[in-house]
Amino acid sequence: MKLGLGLYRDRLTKDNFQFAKQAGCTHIVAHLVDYYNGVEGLPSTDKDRNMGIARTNDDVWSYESLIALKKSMNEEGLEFEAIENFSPADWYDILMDGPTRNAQIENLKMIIRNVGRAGIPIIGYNFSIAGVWGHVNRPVARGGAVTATFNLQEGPEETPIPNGQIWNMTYDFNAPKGCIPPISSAELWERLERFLKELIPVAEEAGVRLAAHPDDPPMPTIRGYGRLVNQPHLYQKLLDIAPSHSNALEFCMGTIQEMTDGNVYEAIDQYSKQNAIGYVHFRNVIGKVPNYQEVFVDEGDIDMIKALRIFKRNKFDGVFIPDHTPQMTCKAPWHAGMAYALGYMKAALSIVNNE
Ligand SMILES: [Mn+2]
Repeated sequence: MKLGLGLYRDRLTKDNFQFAKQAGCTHIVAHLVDYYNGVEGLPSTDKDRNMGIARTNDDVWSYESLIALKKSMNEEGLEFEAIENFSPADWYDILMDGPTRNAQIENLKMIIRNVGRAGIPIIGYNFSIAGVWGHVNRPVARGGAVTATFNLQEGPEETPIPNGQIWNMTYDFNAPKGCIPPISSAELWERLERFLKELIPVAEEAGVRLAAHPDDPPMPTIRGYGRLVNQPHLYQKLLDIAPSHSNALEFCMGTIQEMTDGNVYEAIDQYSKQNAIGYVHFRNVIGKVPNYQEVFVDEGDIDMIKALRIFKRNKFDGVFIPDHTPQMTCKAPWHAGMAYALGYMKAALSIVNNE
């Protein structure tokens, strides 16, 4: 079981690779999609909700760019374990079943082949229209640390998504006025099934695992759009659509804990036993939908050491990353939060790995 750090695109720098190495990481998970760039002029409420612009024809997905990024990690003694998320610009019509769907499928096939050829083992994805939405940052983690919270009653109003947007990002500024019509979960499952049946064989050939993130927040609908994996047993439904080593899970402990059915320990056992987990978001939370708070790794409802022992028992040997953490009060709130989580994880992993 290995330690890694997830880095957003603007944080994929030599300094941050050294920071990861210093904290004991051996692996990096890279987000290549912009979330915060190019949002000048948007109201700050939208910025708070990760609103951004999805770049088209983005060179970052080319084989040469992937190799260059991998080399920059390797130079600091780190491995490139996974890419997290496709860009909304590259698959909006796959999610929406729109007119350019087949061309976008062909483009994703090319991306998967590039990723495999570059020797990057995993691509994480979240098959979702509304994406991660509805969180509000509040100073409610230990010591008043600012953290993401979800409260259906007090959160933002669930308005429909305007045309030209998906996953909280704009891909088309010239889209006709109006909003995306509501979509049922059943319809989204059909789209996911087509997606997996077309792409899993390509991923197998490329030596890549596609790893699904559950719905965050795990509500049955968000803004009127159905969700897919909002209960732990639905991960099994996703795996059974296309049984393959390449059809895998980006296992988010925090999101699973936020679900109302089952429990996180049983879910870890069920899915690690099947060797279905690509990598793990190791984070903790207090509460469940429709009301929860992300918290420091050692202050939440999950007994993280107990959880790690289940991964160990089932011989999971992949990478754990902190996902998100509360921000610590200092000049580098994000780095301090990550360093705290990584130090905890490093200690926990060495205890459990050596048992
Ligand atoms: Mn997650």
